[in-house]
Amino acid sequence: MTEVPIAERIKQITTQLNQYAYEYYVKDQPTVEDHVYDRLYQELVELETAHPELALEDSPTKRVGGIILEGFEKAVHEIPLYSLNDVFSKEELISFDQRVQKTVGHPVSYTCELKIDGLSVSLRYENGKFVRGATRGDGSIGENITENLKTVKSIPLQLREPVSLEVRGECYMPKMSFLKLNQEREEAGLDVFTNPRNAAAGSLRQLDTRIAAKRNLSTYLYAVADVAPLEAETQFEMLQELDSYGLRTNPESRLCHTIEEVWAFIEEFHERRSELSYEIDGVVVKVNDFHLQEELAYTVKAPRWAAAYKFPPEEAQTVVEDIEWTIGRTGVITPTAVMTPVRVAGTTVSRASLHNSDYIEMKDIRINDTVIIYKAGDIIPEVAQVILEKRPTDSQSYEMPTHCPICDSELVHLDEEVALRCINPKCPAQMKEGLSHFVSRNAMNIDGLGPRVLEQMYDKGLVQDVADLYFLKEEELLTLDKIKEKSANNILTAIAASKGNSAERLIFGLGIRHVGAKAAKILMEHFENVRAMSQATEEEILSLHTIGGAIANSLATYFENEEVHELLDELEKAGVNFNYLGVTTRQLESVESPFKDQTIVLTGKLTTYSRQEAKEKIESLGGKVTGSVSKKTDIVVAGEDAGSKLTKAESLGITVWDEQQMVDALEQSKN
Ligand code: 3B8
Repeated sequence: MTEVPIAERIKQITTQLNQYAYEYYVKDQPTVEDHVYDRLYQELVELETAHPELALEDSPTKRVGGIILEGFEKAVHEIPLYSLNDVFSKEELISFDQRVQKTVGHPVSYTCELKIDGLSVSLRYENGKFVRGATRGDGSIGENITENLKTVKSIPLQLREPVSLEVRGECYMPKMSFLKLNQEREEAGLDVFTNPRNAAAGSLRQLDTRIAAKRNLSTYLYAVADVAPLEAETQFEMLQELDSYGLRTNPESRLCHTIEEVWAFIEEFHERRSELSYEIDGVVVKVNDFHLQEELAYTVKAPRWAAAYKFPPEEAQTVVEDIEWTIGRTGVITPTAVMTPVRVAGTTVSRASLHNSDYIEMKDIRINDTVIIYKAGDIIPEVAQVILEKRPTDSQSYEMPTHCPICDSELVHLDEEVALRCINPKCPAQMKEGLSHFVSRNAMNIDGLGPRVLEQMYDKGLVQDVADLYFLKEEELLTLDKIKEKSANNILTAIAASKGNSAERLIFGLGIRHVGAKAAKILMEHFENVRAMSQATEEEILSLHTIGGAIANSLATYFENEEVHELLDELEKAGVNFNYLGVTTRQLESVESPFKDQTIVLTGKLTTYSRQEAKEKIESLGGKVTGSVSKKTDIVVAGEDAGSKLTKAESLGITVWDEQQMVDALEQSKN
């Protein structure tokens, strides 16, 4: 093979990675497995580290953050960002339409868009290059948050055309990312965010850009400061044009020809709101034709050609009957409001986390208070506020616990944490949570061990740590409530089966602080064996890209503990597998196969392997399998009755293999 010059190779990989990222983050249609991306990314990191002067401006490595800002500069909006006039009912919507018709003299079409509940941002591109990103601020002056926005993967650093324009849209945090972030923050004893919008805003206001980079933000774009550089003559065409430049637009937008159609759109999405992966708070209705928009113009505050229909808030009132305190796996004690059951946004709610004592104090929540509740991220019940007028006259504020309700040790605030913690490592509450985590689905995946069973096992002294599970005997299980021979056998079988799990499940199951399922997998791909990892230095762990300081530090501390090694000895003695069973980083790097770095298309009927099996095998040998034939395709494997893809491959002069050639190559490859 002839050596590709390094600059050339860097350009190749950058382009390829940006294409993958575009398919994943902008189009929501990934075309390759994560590890294919990760491997190329790693190669790019290595090349750029060796030759920093060759790194390109739009390299994906520039999105990880790392710049520490002193503060944010002002960003002047030469063309201001206006707000929208709100409408709250069908009547108000119809009046809006009538005002529009009266001004322009005839019925008009509207583009309907979901009203994303995020943060308005303005992105400036010069000759296709992203040069400035700013918050809305007061509409005339915002903050320059370019460096943070560069970490948002759906924002292209380079457009597909060399156009100069300023696009506007909404930066938001998907519901699941918001829930996960809050869960992590609660476990870590930090303040939680009230809703995804605050979480997105909080992330973009960070001076350390690495924080924003980790927050999984996304964007939808829906406007330009000035329509002059566009081909489009209508709002709907503009969305398509933005899309063609590689900018992410919301696929649900719809062109409506009457106000009745607009209303149907609103009703449809009011209904479907909870299915969406992001929060919306209404629908934006825009006069479609730019000439008519110009005719309608603006008031001091908002365009006359648009209206924001706001969904009614999904809230309910109920009474706090009690406040319960529970201890989590990391010893954080969390208060939960127990409330009279009430329906909100489609489900019955009777409990809401109050997060920590500061939260209770700040909102001044007392037992017997009437409160307004809502669902954060449309899912998690939260107390919005107390209705003070309804407070009983003799109400007393709640006493914060000073001791662990389970083991009675004194609760403490660690460092600057708002959370109270029980720091007794042997606290039964933490031990039980730890056992539950160990058997949970993404960890060792042991069926039949619900919290009740584990609690009894622990209380009877049958298991003190996770290794004890592997030494349980049938007669011991039979002493537990509601466990008969059959379920005892099922439990023992499930426990025995878990011994063969690939080791990342064990690492995740141990519940090491900051080590989630994904980090556990990355670690094991690299270290391959639990013992090997337990001996790694903090620097060695840190050298893995995507593994940060908090994880490396936490692992090093964890494995310094003598008791941890005793636990590992016990697990090993029980026959629990310590090896990673997937494809390791080393294997991926050492593969020698005709598939390595090749783009392959499978077509026609395969008989030896299923399409999926063949795909997995090729990928494990360093190839990538895509769906359609293009100039970038290296090999087309044509099974029986191959059709148009084969024809296209032939017309492009691409190498074509029959199934047997692929099977032979797979079998001869070394892995
Ligand atoms: C004009 C058009 C403000 C907005 C607009 O999803 C204007 O269009 C605006 F002055 O704020 N949150 C949207 C959203 C917001 C706006 C918009 N379109 N889809 C949103």
